[in-house]
Amino acid sequence: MKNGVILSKADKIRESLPISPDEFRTKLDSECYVIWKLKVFNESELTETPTKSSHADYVESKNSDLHGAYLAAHFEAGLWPVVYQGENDGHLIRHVCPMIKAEGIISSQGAKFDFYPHVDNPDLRITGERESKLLGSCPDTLTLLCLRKEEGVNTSLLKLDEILSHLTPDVIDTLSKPIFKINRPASFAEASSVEEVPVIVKNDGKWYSRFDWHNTNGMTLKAEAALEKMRFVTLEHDLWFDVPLEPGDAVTFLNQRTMHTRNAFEPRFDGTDRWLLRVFGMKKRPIESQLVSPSSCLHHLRTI
Ligand SMILES: O=C(O)CCC(=O)C(=O)O
Ligand SMILES: [Fe+2]
Repeated sequence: MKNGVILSKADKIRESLPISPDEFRTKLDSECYVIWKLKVFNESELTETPTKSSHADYVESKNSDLHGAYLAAHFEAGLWPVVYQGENDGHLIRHVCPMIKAEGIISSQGAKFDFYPHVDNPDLRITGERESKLLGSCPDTLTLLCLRKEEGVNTSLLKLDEILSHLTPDVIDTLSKPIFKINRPASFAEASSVEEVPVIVKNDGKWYSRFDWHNTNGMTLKAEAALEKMRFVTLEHDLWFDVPLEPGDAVTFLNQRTMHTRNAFEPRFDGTDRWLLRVFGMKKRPIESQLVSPSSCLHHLRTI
């Protein structure tokens, strides 16, 4: 079973988070992100940075203790790791590094182009919208663990509340109307889109978004004009925060309360390229009818 080995390793590992789960969750909810260190991390034991998605099984078996500890930290923080049907070949842990086949694609496995501010998997239901019985929701959290860093290549974060504070009430009102079309991101094997959804939703006094610079379109002139204003503000570099990640460091952030970016770089494909491990998390365990195959995996969410 896919992910079986690393999930059972995760089951046996305790205390892989460096701070208490309460402190982690409080900080995550108030700041929208937490930077933390994996307790056991040995850089010299890592394989080479993979260059093909088909290397995933090999890398996972060679680095299985690390993968297990990484998942264990999620369980400890009360986050349920998930993977989406049609993405990452069912692996819970995604290799965020340049892959030969994806070099020119704007995705976490691309490199040549700037990856502009976005929310991951924005075509799925976001917080504040009615949950689907049959499809998984957009991830609540994203965690990136740095295995190999590259000078000058950064993950940057932007807070949604700060972006909205630069927009007028009229623009915010338009962005909350169901007049936008979202294309499924390039990391999915098959193209798809949703229409008539809002870009932002307010729930319990907080805003959540599905903004994706590359995949959002307005369905009316007014919608496109409001979106253009939001796009412009998200490129304001004063609002960006470069996450300082050394090998062994991780950042967990609220996917729908922030946006993230990565600048372009030239990959070498020689086993030494920049390499992060990404895990999507849910604050609540998904309901059974949203799972691809509930009898064999409690983490694989349906998207079609
Ligand atoms: O490479 C990065 O820093 C982030 C890439 C990204 O957008 C992702 O993994 O979802
Ligand atoms: Fe992303």
